[in-house]
Amino acid sequence: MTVSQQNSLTEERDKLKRINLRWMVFSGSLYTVSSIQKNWQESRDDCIQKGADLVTINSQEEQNFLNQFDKTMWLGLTDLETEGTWKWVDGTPMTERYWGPGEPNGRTSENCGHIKQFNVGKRWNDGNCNTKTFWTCEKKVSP
Ligand code: MAN
Ligand code: CA
Repeated sequence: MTVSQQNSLTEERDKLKRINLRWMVFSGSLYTVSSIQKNWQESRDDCIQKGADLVTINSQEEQNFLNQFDKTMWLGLTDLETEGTWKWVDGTPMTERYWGPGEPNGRTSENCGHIKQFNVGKRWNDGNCNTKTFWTCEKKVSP
């Protein structure tokens, strides 16, 4: 097999993988919730490989949409760059804040944001980025 034949087979395989994923449509984005658990960076890598990124929450509606999965999940939210300055991975400012009571409290040991099951409206927690948990990828469709 030639290199270019091999490349097109690889492309075809990746395309099929993407089609087999269950994406959900919500307000101009596609979402897929993982069924396995990974650390924050591995979760992010998985999303990027799917042509997406870790989910960013920009409205109460989006938070409600995610809450229905009732799952601890990584968000595209981190203060790894500057301790205490939380940023979304896509560069959008963090306008909606749904930290749980007392969060974020992890200082240098907890630099990755996730939705934790606090059974209340506000349920984000800063967790240790090496913890394995579920995650959600978001692919923005409309600009
Ligand atoms: C508790 C809280 C959180 C912290 C986790 C770490 O739930 O103190 O703030 O992130 O433990 O496991
Ligand atoms: Ca915390």
